[in-house]
Formats: sequence, C-alpha cells, structure tokens
Amino acid sequence: MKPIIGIAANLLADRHERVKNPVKHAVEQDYVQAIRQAGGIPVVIPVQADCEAIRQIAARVDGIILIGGSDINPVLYRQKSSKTSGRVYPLVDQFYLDLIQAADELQLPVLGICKGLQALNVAFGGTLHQHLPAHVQDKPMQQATHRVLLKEGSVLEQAVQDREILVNSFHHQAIRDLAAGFDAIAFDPDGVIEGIQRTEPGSWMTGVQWHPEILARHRDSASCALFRAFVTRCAEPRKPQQDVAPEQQRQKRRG
Ligand SMILES: [Mn+2]
Repeated sequence: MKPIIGIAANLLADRHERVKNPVKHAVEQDYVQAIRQAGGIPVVIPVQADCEAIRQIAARVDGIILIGGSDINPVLYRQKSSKTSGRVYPLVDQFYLDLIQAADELQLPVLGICKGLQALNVAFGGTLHQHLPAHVQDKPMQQATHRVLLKEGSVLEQAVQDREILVNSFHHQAIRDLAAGFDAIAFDPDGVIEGIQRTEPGSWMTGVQWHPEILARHRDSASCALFRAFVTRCAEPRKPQQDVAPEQQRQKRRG
C-alpha cells in the first residue's frame, strides 16, 4: 500500500470570485505532483482550528507536508512585528503548529517546506530573522541558482548523495535561533540555515528553506530524491505508542 501524505492547505482569497465564497483552501499542484512522483498518495488537509479534529486527521495519514505560505506571526516566537514583516494569518499559523504537535505525538514524519521549515523551528521554540532580502532570486522559480552545502550524514546528504546542491530561493525570512532538538543540515555560502532535521530518535522531521516541489516538476534529481526519502519514511511502520495507549484505553472505558 502506498503511504497517504496529508498536505496542509493555505487560505487564499480569490479576488476574481464574484458569486461564491472567495476564501479557498489552497495547495499548489507542484506539491501534489511531487508526492505522487515519489510514490505517495496526496490528500489535502483544509485549514481548521479544532485541535482534536486535527489530531484525528493526523492519526489517519502516514505523513504530513507543511507547505510554503505567508510569514509566521512574530508573536509566536516572542518578537514584535517589524515593518518588513509581511501579512500574517494567525489561523493558518495555529493550524501548522497543531499539526506539528499531533505529528510529534504520533511519531508521524513531517516535511516542512519554506514556511513549513520556519513553522517547525517556531513550534519547538526557535526564532526567525524577519527580513533577509538577498534570498529572493530574480530568475524564474524552476531555476536553481542558490548554492547550498549539506551536512555529512544528514537526511538531505543521504537522500541526494552529495555534499552540495543548487536550489531555488524565494524566502525573505530565515531561521535565527535554531530550536532545541534540531540540527542545521544545510547552509548557503554565507552561513544562512537552509535545512534542518530533528535529532530525537524515532522522529523524522525535516525542513528545507527552498522549494523542491517546483524543481521536482522539472525532474531535478536532488529534489526528487528528497521527496522519495520522505515518502519512503512515511511507508515504514511506526513504533507502537506504549505510553499513550494505556491512557487512551482508560478514557475509552470511562467514556
Ligand atoms: Mn535561500
């Protein structure tokens, strides 16, 4: 059986919508395609606020992708908003954080892309640079222009079998303080963190600051390898949750 991969949606207001509700729960086609190409079955998870519902959804998928989107509300990493910060969507931010918490409890693999990487860092106590202007390339998004060095032995290095790759770059924020329990595994030549992975045994949470889903559409081998590594991990059986199960059983008996 192929693993089912939940893709967290963004909220999008459709300016051309004249009749129906203009607010859409949106996922770019490239994420859907990249998962299918890598051997997974994509499902879109709409933005929602009910933690328990999010937990139940997480329990029914084999992995989660957190996709690119708007800036994360700086309040969530204990900073005031600077003038260069973009528009924030607190409902989407909380949805990402709730999904990460559920994934952590269920030992569900998570791939965080761009905002997804930033959300992983913030969820575990890290902070962000609110504006790093040099990381938005002029070239089209499908063009890899940005040199990134990969840490030896990391998830990324093992997936792509190389210490250095070329990626695209479309972010104006980046990790400042790395969250505890995470390793920085990819850097640009100036030392900006471009990739992270969680160090906790049994957990697979990896984030990249670039957009591999766009490069994967153009058959970029490193990007395809990253999605394959994630989907392959999602297909593996997870350890049974010995410490959670008895409490759930008690609740069942009570209820
Ligand atoms: Mn970059």
